[in-house]
This record gives sequence, C-alpha cells and structure tokens, in this order.
Amino acid sequence: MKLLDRFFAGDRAALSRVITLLENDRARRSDILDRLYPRSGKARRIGITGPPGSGKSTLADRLTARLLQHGRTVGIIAVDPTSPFTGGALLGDRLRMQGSWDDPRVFMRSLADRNHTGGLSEATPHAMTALDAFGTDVIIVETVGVGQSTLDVSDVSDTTVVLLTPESGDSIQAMKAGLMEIADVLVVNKSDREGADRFASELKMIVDMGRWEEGWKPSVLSASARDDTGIDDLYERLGAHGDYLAGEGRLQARRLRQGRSAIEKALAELWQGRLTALRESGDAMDRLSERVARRELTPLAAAREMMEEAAD
Ligand SMILES: Nc1nc2c(ncn2[C@@H]2O[C@H](COP(=O)(O)OP(=O)(O)OP(=O)(O)O)[C@@H](O)[C@H]2O)c(=O)[nH]1
Ligand SMILES: [Mg+2]
Repeated sequence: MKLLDRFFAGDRAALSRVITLLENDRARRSDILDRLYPRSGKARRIGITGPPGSGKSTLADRLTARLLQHGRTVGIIAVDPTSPFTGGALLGDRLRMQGSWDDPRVFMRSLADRNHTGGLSEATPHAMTALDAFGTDVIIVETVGVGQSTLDVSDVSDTTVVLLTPESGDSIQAMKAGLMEIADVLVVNKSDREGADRFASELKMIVDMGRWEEGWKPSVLSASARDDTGIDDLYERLGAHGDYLAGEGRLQARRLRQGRSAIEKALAELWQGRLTALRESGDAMDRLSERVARRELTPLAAAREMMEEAAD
C-alpha cells in the first residue's frame, strides 16, 4: 500500500514516516500537505511554553494522562533547541515521558529547532497538520519560551499555556519576555518549592491589572507536575477555554489569525527560495550588474526586475 493510504488507514508507522518527510524532504512536502491539509482542522491544539527546565515535558506528560483517562488520543510535539552540548533532548524527553510515550494512543515526536532560537521549528505546523489529519484529538506543542520566538507558539495553538516557576525570576521578567500577552492559562509549576504562593499572587495581580479579551481572563494556576498536583485544575481550565473559544466564532477568529501567519511564513519561504535560486543561477545578476555599472539601470530597478523574474 502507498504511504498515504497506510496513513489514512491509521498506521502509526506511516504517520511517523510522513512527519519525517515533512521535516526533511522539501520536494515531497508540498504534495503531501496537499493531501493532508483538507483533512485537518479538527484537533484541539494546545501550546505549552515557558523557560528551559520549567517542567513543560513533565506537565505535558501529566496532562496527557488526564486526556487518556477521558478517552482522547494525544499527539505531542516537543521542539528541541538542539543544544550542541547535549546533542538534542530526544532521549531525555522520552525518558521523562515515562507515563505515556509508549501508549498506542499517544504519539510523541521531537523536532529539531535548527536555528537554535528556542521557538518553533519550521516543521512544527506541518507535523501538526499530519497529526490532525491522522485523527488525533488533542495536539500538544512544547516549546522553550525565550524572548521573541515565544510568540510563535500562539500562532499555531488554540490555547496557550505559559509555565513559570518560582525560580524563573520575577513576574516582571515574564512580562518583558512577552509571555503574559500570549497566555490563555498561566501555570506556576514547581509549587512544591518555596516562594510559589507569593509568585502566584504576584502574577494574579498583574493579570488583574491587564486588559483582556472580553469573556476570558487568563487563569493563574499552581501545579506541581512532579507531584501530579494541580493538573485536574489545568484540565478543567483547558476545557473552559475550549468552551469559550467555541462561542461567538472565536475559534474561527483564531484560525483566521493562524492562517494569516501561516501564509506569511509560506510566502517568505517561497520568495527566499526563488531569490536564492535566481542569485545562484547568476545569469540575471551578471546581466543586471553590468547595466547598473554602466549607469543604464538603477540598483532598485535591477532588483525590481529580478523580483519579477523570480515571481515567474
Ligand atoms: N520540584 C519540582 N521539579 C519539577 C516539577 N516539574 C518538573 N520538575 C523537574 O524539573 C526538571 C525539568 O523538567 P522538564 O519537564 O524536563 O522541563 P522542561 O520545561 O520540559 O525542560 P526543557 O524541555 O529542557 O526546557 C526535571 O528534573 C523535572 O523532574 C515540579 O513540579 N516540581
Ligand atoms: Mg522539555
């Protein structure tokens, strides 16, 4: 049977292979996505972000256990900032995902973030499309949230969970990193540690001062992923946020925003590819630079001409 037939028949090995192709094989990516995209869009997408080591994987594991108890299938994508020192955390993540990573209702995948930005890997939205088209009920994306790149996670998730810990610094730092703006739910993890209560109250004050979308104010929850406490609260809030999104076309609005940002990324990728090809072919560059040198053409006009050629 062909790969995609096996995929649509529910073969997990085929799902795994498809994600690998989407990640590594640019030539086949677009054809595969053509087939998958129309069958996606049904999964619930949850982003989990927060500083390195804040407990994202442990929390995702606990949350997955709850989702399984409620009869859901789960896909987990962990974006791994491939540290040159550790050689990637794939094994580490697998070891941590003790509870559920080998459960047939759970599909877990680490994707390398080749740019080391700590944000989404380029393949993340494609892998999500694959999991979604495969029929996965809930997709959890884990990314390290540091600085600008954090914002990406809210571009691909319907609900964004921001994880902080008492030792991850003060709440002002979280605000600076832009984490507060993207949070639908804030979790103070490692609440088994000192200072957690004070930190949670601080965050609550900040949330109370903020201006939020009508009908939803980010909840501040305390949890200990290690001790498996506070996870039921999180599960409940995620359900509430799902209900909130279901009302008054809000999910549709988020999906529109996701679509817009996805098109922008694809557009940038296309242009980049075309321009690189043009530059590498050399012909246009040689021809036009001569004319620019002779002052027959301005550099801007030459660039415009190259862009027109690139668009063909
Ligand atoms: N004390 C305490 N430790 C925790 C808790 N949750 C996670 N940890 C520990 O914190 C460490 C990091 O946990 P991970 O779940 O790997 O954190 P992460 O955010 O996924 O880490 P990266 O993906 O490397 O950024 C591990 O040693 C966990 O056992 C918690 O609630 N309390
Ligand atoms: Mg992790």
